[in-house]
Amino acid sequence: MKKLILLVLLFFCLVPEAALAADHFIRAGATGNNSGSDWANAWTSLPATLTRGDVYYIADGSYPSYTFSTAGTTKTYIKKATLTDHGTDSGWQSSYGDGTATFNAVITFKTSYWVFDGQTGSGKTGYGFKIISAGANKLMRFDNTPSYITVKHVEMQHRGTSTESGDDIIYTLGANHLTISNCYLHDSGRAPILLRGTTDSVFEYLYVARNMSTAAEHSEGISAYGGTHRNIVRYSVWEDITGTGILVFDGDGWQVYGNVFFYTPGYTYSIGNGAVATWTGYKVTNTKVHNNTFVNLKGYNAGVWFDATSGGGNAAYNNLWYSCQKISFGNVTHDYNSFYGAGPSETHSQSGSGNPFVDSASNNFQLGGATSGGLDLGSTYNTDMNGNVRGGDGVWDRGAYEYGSSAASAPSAPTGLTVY
Ligand SMILES: [Ca+2]
Ligand SMILES: [Ca+2]
Repeated sequence: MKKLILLVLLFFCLVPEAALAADHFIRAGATGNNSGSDWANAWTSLPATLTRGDVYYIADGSYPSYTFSTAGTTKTYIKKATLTDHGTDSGWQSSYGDGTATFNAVITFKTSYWVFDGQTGSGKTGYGFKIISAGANKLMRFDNTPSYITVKHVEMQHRGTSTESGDDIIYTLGANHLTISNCYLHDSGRAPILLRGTTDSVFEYLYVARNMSTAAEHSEGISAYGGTHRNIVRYSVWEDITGTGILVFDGDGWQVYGNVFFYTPGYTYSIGNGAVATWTGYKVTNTKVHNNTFVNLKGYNAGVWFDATSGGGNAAYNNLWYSCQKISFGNVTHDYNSFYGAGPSETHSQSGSGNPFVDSASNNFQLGGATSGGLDLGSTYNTDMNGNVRGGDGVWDRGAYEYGSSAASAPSAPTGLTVY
């Protein structure tokens, strides 16, 4: 008997909190007892206080803004209900899970340990969660230094690029250890991602399209300063982003790899300091910009430029620039880059001719053929956004996409970070 009790105790020690976690259900238009206990009796919006460790499923429909303010350090899940993952079948109808749950204003995180997961969607289509502006000039806020928050599979559509000053999409005040993954951020009046004091965060598999920068409201694709360190920007696509630069930041230990930055043919705006850059007087150290592709960028500089106040350790290898107006580097060691059109010479640079891409007219910037390759940069950088192993065919290609290799089981995790 003692053995049994011990086994039972052991069982409860080993089984994670998920075994005790409850599911709750939210559905716009539900007319049951409003207890959140199943799909018939769902709440019609997220309750003000949430139970830590539980899972909140949200059906297709329209929802108001929400502020995550429940304290606690146990990860708590907000998930779009789908045909295959919706908790109970009680009261369930497939029409609840085949579309989008749309939040008609800002989502704010004031506490830590949340997973906000639309479950479906990539590139520009199919997102389970969507946030659109209904007057708010930030769409997703991280206030009061919240940490360990994952946001994935969310489309965030702002009001457009014409008039709205201060319209940022993701906005942080000191948030740390964020993972923003598989999101579509588009049509921002200012910065798609504005970070203040944010460290140790990962921005990956994003599609970021269109922003606006004016003399009065300078902008960037990412604008980051005030203690922004060790952030990773990878495997993302940046379309028609204007301003001081596309990724503009200060701090130590950033990694920018496997991204595509491009302008569509009719785009009339430009960038100033660099595609990856800092502002004058700001300091960047130990930052790596590797295996990115830059296409059709216009303006004073489409290169990698950090100000003279920057320290050591910055490097840019294996990048590919195609048809960009002007490319120069500042305070960064650079080599093994390819330049189709403008670009400086390097010891191991390639000066390409023709068009190296599969179908650039359709914004497909995968390589159309074998190249003479770049530098082996090791395991942190050795997969592309499709999971293809760089150098798997013996040649580690330059640019965002590896040519001639098949997909790995999964991209390697970033080192030195806690990823949720
Ligand atoms: Ca539906
Ligand atoms: Ca290759």
